[in-house]
Amino acid sequence: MTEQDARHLEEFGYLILRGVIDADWLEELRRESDRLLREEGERAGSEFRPEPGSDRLANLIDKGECFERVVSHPAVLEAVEIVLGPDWKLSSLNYRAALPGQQGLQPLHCDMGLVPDERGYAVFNSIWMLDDFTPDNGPTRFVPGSHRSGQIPQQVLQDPNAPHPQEMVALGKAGDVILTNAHMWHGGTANRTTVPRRSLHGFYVRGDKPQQQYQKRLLRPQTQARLSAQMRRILALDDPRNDALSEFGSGRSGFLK
Ligand SMILES: O=C(O)CCC(=O)C(=O)O
Repeated sequence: MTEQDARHLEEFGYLILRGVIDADWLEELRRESDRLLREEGERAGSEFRPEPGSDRLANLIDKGECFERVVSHPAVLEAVEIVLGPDWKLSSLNYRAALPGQQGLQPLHCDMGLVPDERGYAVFNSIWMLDDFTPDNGPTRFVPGSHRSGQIPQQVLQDPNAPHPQEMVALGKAGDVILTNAHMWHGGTANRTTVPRRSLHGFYVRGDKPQQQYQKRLLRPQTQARLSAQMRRILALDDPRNDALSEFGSGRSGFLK
């Protein structure tokens, strides 16, 4: 990441990395997500929660090694440290597809409904495009710079579902990744096409906050056995703070709480 990239992330709260996922990896991520959606059926996303108008999968580190590369990507981790500092961990890795037929609109929100505190920023999200994000298929919208407002949209906007005068949409090609300071106001938009708009969300929190999905409890023993030391660190599996925090953690993120 260049100094200019880091400054952009700090000032505007987002940065789009182009061409991060190569063709083979993209094919694998799409194939595995589609397979899991088929296999899990009604249960899909239940480790987090369902969202009407979207397909969801949760707890993805437990469901395939191809997903480990997502949350350990060096450029993403560099950005996580720029925003959160050295004390961070993965909160969750989820899949979200805005479904066709005008579905998928979300209110503007900050993840976990948090504003920065005396320690600084606490939430960071990376949105991995598994399909092109076009003006019509439900791209992510965001209000640049709003992470510095110290406010959450639900408290100050009359209608967080309405278009915001300063909002932008993140457009890109499958394989691009949107990095966000997740205090920045953002949300999914409606998909006006006839096919789902697929993405992965690699969500990170500061070490003193609960994980959205308590990884230590959700990852099966056989998954934990295959993880590298670096993955254990990313998931904070050996951080004793998590055991106490987890009681409060599960299921909290964004406006879905
Ligand atoms: O998928 C998107 O475009 C954004 C989703 C989001 O912000 C959320 O689910 O909290």
